Amino acid sequence: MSLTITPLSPALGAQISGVDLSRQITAEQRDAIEQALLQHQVLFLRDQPITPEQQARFAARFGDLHIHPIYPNVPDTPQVLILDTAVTDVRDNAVWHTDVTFLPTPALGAVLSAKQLPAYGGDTLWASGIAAFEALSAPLRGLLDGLTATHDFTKSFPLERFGSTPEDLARWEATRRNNPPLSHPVVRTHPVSGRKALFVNEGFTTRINELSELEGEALLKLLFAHATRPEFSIRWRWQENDVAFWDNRVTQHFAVDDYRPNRRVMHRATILGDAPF
Ligand SMILES: O=C(O)CCC(=O)C(=O)O
Ligand SMILES: [Fe+2]
Repeated sequence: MSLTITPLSPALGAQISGVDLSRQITAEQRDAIEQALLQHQVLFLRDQPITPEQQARFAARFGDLHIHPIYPNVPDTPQVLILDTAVTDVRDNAVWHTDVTFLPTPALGAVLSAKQLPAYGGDTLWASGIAAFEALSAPLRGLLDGLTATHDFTKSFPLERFGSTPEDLARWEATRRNNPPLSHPVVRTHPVSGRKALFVNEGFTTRINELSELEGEALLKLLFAHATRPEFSIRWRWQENDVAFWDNRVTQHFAVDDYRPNRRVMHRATILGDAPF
């Protein structure tokens, strides 16, 4: 069976069919998926009723998996975290963000599987940092290319929402201690494709290091708005057993919070990446 790749928008996104993620994929399939990911930045697959083990096995074909410090995970498969609105406050995913940029080596990508969905609502959007960067004027691209920004775990995981029980509080405190604010380049070069992408996100980026507070604040506001414009983004309307696989090095995403109190359950396997440059 050969892979069919259908692009969904000019900036990013493609639907893939002709692969069954419940089985071990071949080396050829793995490489074809990686090529598609590099080109389209987020891939969508329909009708993939996978177990957490199968999800972790698929994701692990692309790198080592990350165990999230805060989100609950599947007991027998801790590499798969659970985003269940009945259990966890997931409102902070309704902010444009790139996953775990509070780490020195943020995720390469993530594989997200839709387990239980509201009848409607709960869409997710992705935006291309490559398209956003390339659309900026040359003078602004030149300025941004030399800058670094601070990323802070506590911006998207505030104590008020993640420290309600003594265990939660202890976990949050330890995570904060182990993940002090750090710096990443404002413009990142993709380690494989060499393409440049805007790499600041509203979820975790707090300031631009080389600028004054006022300058940095204004510039970040501009960049957050620019990077998530409709023409650089795609919106996915989930069906149960859909899988999304995104390149977290050059994209950000936003989970729309419009369906509560209905329940929504997603499983995520996160692939470790390398230090941005
Ligand atoms: O629930 C979603 O659609 C996405 C949540 C999210 O931000 C993530 O899984 O990284
Ligand atoms: Fe996320």
